[in-house]
Amino acid sequence: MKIRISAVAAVVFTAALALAACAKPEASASARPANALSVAVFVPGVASGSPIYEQLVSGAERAAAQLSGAKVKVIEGGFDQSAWLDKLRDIAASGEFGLIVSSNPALPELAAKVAADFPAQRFFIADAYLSGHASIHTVLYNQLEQGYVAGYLAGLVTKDRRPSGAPVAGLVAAQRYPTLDRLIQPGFEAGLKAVDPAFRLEYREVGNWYDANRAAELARSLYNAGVEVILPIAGGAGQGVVASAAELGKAVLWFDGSGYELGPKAVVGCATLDQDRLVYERVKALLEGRELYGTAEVVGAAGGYIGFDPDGEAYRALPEALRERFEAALVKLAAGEPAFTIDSF
Ligand code: RBF
Repeated sequence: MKIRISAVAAVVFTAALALAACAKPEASASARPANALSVAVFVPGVASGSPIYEQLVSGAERAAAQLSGAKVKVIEGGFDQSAWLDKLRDIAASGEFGLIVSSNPALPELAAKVAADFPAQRFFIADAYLSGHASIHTVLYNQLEQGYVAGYLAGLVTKDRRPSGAPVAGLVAAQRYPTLDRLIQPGFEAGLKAVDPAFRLEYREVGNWYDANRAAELARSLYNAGVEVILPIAGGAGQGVVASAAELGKAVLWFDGSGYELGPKAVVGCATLDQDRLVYERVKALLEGRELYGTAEVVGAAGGYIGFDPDGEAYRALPEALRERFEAALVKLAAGEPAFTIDSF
């Protein structure tokens, strides 16, 4: 009998231990009231060299500077994408931040996983689309439009420099991902084909977002094979494309931010997105208590979030008639022609 009782006691004790082990330590953290005005900016990569991330940081910092009591901590996730989920979870588990701000199409899925364990945690993710999650607000850029801006100018520059050559342009990307496949690349091709329907695209892949030497090699071989203009979608690695263009007297279309200073003779245009303004506006609105969580939006040229920076030496050196034709296309695009409508993604 004694033995039986102690056996039962042991079972109960073990079950209690097991329960305690299962009880998520984070439960106490999520119950702790996080400072609603405390913001973590999670950079999925490294900010330096990637304009989309540099603007993520500057926009969030600008918003926080305008609200008394608000503060921002920037946390870089690094280039190992498999480590991002744990890093995001650690930020939520710290219980320090009411709002986690990030930018990347892969982030909503990770944020949703973290939100399942930390229901009080809120997220704003730019350059991404997820609708209907009560803890997450996302805004996607219409990168069909941004790709079109880059493609239209790349097409004009190619035809100007090689009027009788077969029309071809280059895309050097870090990796394949849905917004590249469904928005940026098709937009780029639409821009090229608006100039000449015979345009062909040569695609090359770096394999990561930092290897500028590899990107330079890929670009050099494209340029040597007759390509005049390359669009790099490769973060910091894109600077290798600029180096090869400068070396060979060829051209680069920069993406996201202004990149003229990276290669004043080589960078002929910059198809920009105004991530700084978007992040500033949304972070400010969320910190002020606007209930945007659960919603997903798409912004683009009509709102001024997609555009072009004309303030560069190599752009100004292009023939005036070419620039006039391109700028007329920009005006039309902002007025909805061609119409690149994206309702959801
Ligand atoms: N863009 C960058 O500029 N730098 C990066 O380090 C970077 N890392 C990315 C990682 C993943 C997994 C994905 C899906 C996209 C990444 N992007 C990066 C691309 C970024 O979201 C955007 O598409 C491009 O900056 C073009 O606007």
